[in-house]
Amino acid sequence: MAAPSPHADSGTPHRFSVVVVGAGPAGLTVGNILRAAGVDCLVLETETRAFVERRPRAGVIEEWAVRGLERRGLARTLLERAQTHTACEFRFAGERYRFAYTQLTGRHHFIYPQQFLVTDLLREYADVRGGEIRFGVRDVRLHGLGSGRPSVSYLCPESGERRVVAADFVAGCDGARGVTRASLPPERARLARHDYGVGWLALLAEAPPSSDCVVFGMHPRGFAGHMARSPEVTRYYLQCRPGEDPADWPHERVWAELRERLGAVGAPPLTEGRLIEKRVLDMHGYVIEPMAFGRLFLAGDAAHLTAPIAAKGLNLALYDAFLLGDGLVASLTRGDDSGLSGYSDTCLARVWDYQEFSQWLAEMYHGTASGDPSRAGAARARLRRLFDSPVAATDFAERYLGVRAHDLA
Ligand code: RFL
Repeated sequence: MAAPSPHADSGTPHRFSVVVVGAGPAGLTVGNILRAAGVDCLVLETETRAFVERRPRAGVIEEWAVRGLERRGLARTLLERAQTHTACEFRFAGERYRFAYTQLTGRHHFIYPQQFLVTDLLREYADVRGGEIRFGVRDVRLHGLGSGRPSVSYLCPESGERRVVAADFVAGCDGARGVTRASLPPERARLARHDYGVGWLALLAEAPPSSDCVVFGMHPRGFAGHMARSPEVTRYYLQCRPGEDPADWPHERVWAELRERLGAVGAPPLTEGRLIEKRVLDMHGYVIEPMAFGRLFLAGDAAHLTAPIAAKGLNLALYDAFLLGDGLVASLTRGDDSGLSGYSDTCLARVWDYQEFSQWLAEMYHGTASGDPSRAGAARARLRRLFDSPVAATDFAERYLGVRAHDLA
């Protein structure tokens, strides 16, 4: 398969086997899989390289996802630098409940900031595997998706001119705010949306973690979460009202509230630090069905958003990307379309599993502060069962770790 000349952007239409829209974890993983098989592709990204390499988001990666990256030669740095977690801790009514999920499943979580993973994937794609990528593109549009001869156009950041790129396939990996999802004809795509009715104040603190594991605090004042990111940076969450202004949460208020909601007998004190990110997330999720139309295949947050309740979004993005990358390679190099034809259904089974788990977990987190004694009682019962019933504990551990995805990745 002949690749066009590097950095060709002269205004004449170009052709690539695959155009990938979006250089997040999903798009870069697809791009890397294609390049490893010698398939020519172009990645289009609205932001700069420096921006995507520094954008902090996720950090909890499931073991099957790391093994999937490893099998594709994409986990070397991650395996050198990531921490592993074997347990999480619930705090409720001033008590601590440690849940050792690795004892139950033999599997663990990897802790590796998303921006480090994006940096690794980008380096491998652009600098090692010679993949084409254009940063800073504007006004990306998709054309002819149903025709069998799709193309993607965008405004060139240097000249402001519209460039047109023909492709055999388009991978829509442009996240929750992208444009590719809107190219699905409304009569062919169904949007399922779930609103949790709460906000989360998402915080990044320049402070070492205050526990060796993820901590979930269920408190009458609202949920609070603690998640390590690196030895220097920790993510915290505080449940708040949707749409609240982060400016109403100054440093002192944040730390007082975290201490209150995460407080428990024998718990080490929280290590405070400067808050380097503070934003309110209106907690919701959505799923687009099907995840494909004609020659367009959606992957990651472009197709489905899972609120960060169960730390699933990045993992699902990787799952989609493995299946899509492998399916595109099979189609383009061997004429085998079975992977692509089953792509949407296979991904959606996993997506709905994770959506359901997030909704289940959300009720346990938020029930206590709901003001509804019935929801609060049910939340307590959910927590109790994890420690009273080995069957419930194993089921939770498998779902928290995404264990059943392991064999498929
Ligand atoms: P991304 O990462 O949003 O990447 C999409 C890329 O597309 C670009 N883009 C466009 N490019 C070209 N043309 C356009 N029109 C474009 N529009 C956008 C964007 O600039 C971007 O570079 O989507 P992807 O690849 O699907 O990856 C999804 C993950 O980023 C997301 O699911 C996770 O971050 C969710 N998430 C978590 N997931 C986990 O598995 N574990 C976690 O611990 C976890 N923590 C989190 C999270 C998300 C969070 N936020 C910010 C919502 C914590 C937070 C606070």
